[in-house]
Amino acid sequence: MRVLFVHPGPLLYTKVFLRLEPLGLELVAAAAQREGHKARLIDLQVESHADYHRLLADWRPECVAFSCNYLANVPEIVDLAKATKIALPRCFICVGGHSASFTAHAIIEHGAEAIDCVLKGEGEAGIVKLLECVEQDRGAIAQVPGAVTADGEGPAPAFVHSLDDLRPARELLRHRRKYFIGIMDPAASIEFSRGCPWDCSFCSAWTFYGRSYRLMSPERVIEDLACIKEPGAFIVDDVAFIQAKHGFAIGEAIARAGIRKKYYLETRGDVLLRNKEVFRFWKKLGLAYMFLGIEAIDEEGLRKYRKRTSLGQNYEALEFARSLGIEVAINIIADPDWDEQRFAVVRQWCMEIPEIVNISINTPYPGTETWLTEHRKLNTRDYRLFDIQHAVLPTRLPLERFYGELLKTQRVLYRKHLNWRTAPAVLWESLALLVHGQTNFVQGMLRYPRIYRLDKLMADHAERTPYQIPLPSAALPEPSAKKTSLYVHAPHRHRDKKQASHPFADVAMPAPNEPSTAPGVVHEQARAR
Ligand code: B12
Ligand code: SF4
Repeated sequence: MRVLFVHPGPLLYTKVFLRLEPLGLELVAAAAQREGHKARLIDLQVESHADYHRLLADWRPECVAFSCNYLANVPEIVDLAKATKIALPRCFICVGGHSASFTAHAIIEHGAEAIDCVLKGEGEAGIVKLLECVEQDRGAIAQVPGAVTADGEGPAPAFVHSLDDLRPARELLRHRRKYFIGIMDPAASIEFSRGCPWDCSFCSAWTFYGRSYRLMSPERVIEDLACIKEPGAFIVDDVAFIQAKHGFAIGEAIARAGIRKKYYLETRGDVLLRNKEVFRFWKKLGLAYMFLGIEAIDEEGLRKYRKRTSLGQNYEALEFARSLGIEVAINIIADPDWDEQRFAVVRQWCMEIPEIVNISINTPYPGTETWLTEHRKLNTRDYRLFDIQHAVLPTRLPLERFYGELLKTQRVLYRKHLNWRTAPAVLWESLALLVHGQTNFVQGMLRYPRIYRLDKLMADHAERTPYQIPLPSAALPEPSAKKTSLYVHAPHRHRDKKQASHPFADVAMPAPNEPSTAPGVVHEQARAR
């Protein structure tokens, strides 16, 4: 079958700071290719809708598979699906990915018969069976694990057998030099592990993977890394190097293979403190940027988000990260309840630390616990505004003043890193990139004032809402919300034979309500030798 894999267009964030290779979609495409299907991939972050329609007309795919990781992309995907069904009425259309898994029935409904199926969970496992049914027996689609159609829902989605079996179809991407993160331009993406054993209340990473945590073997990582031509690599893991042993083993294999790249990763403050030696080692290997999800600068905030870490630990982690001499970025969640005074306190705090600070807005997402517990009424049900850059909950300040404060804070923080001291270095690095034909970073910087604008944010709220996100049923108190099944993949211990025999696979999972700070990994200090 000819299958066209489609990544939707850019969101606010990707227009300025970073744009990443759609690794998940490449993995799903590779699984289809392995079964003999012909696959093509178009990424609308870097190509236009006109390019998409041209490809439809020229190649006439028999199946179009959209990736929907981000809620804000739902309307774009639904409209593209409708246009595709008009152009190619016999083409089978499916949608998969993180957000699609939590809003499957709504997506089918919005599609008004244009979307044949939403495939929940990890796509590599489900796509093969789904395409087999599309080819041979469409009546059996409802029995595919993870499939949701207008007629009902199939069994629960299945996990991939072993992460070592996966190979992304990187060669399908047509514009590889368009992916970057800050000055790491161009950059590819790579995966070392999958899942997160913590359970922060605002996050759906754990509910998607059922709090499982799986690792890729160092040999497999090296094989993939060796295929990457880009000088930079973005490690997509939710929390990098939870297991010191695994981090060392991959690092040592990289050193042995003589691979030299710059790396970006995301981790938690407590993991950084627990595994200091791993991060020191990785600094030597080329770790250049690190993102720490600090989220709050007060204990109450940390408790509310169930970060299971303390303020003291976070500050200590920041100090340690500084001592490594790598560029550190942190995230703080702005609550719609913040007033001018609160913004001023946060601005002051952020100005006193050297790190890059990113401010996102507290946004309840389907699949998170806050989606069920948030007692404030949503002030919009427009999917496009669920991008952590818009306020979807009622703000204490009038909305325009809230955005005014937010933008002021973001601008102050942005300028903190572009001042007379840093400008020469930034200018120099920008020139070096331009000489090599890499314009992503420079274009992002130039776009910033055009993208982050008060009138634009306000206008986004005034737009017509073509599709409304369905509301959660009545708000639940925290314990009841936790008991409700939020999971896409069920939270049982995932230990198939192949994973169990893997030297790093034995990650004990915490009980769902376990209060420990570091589920299942506290004692993991041993270095792999
Ligand atoms: C890396 C990452 C990013 C990267 C972007 C990666 C990319 N190119 O898409 C960066 C840093 C840019 C980013 C930014 C943002 N992110 Co982000 N990100 C992630 C993260 C940590 C990992 C994604 C990943 O690469 N996973 C590894 C690959 C292999 O998995 P995958 O892409 O999910 O694909 C698998 C399945 O989803 C499925 N699948 C995917 N596509 C398809 C298609 C079909 C047809 C099928 C069948 C299956 C399928 O199968 C794949 C293989 O198993 C996830 C958390 C998570 N664990 O998923 C958050 C996550 C997706 N991000 C999130 C958010 C909110 C954002 C931001 C909006 C906010 C922000 N300020 O960070 C921005 C906006 C991004 C944008 N597009 O503009 C939320 C999504 C919430 C939501 N429901 O919309 C997540 C879930 C994190 C969270 N806290 O809950 N992100
Ligand atoms: S530690 Fe990070 S990825 Fe894990 S649940 Fe919390 S916010 Fe999500």
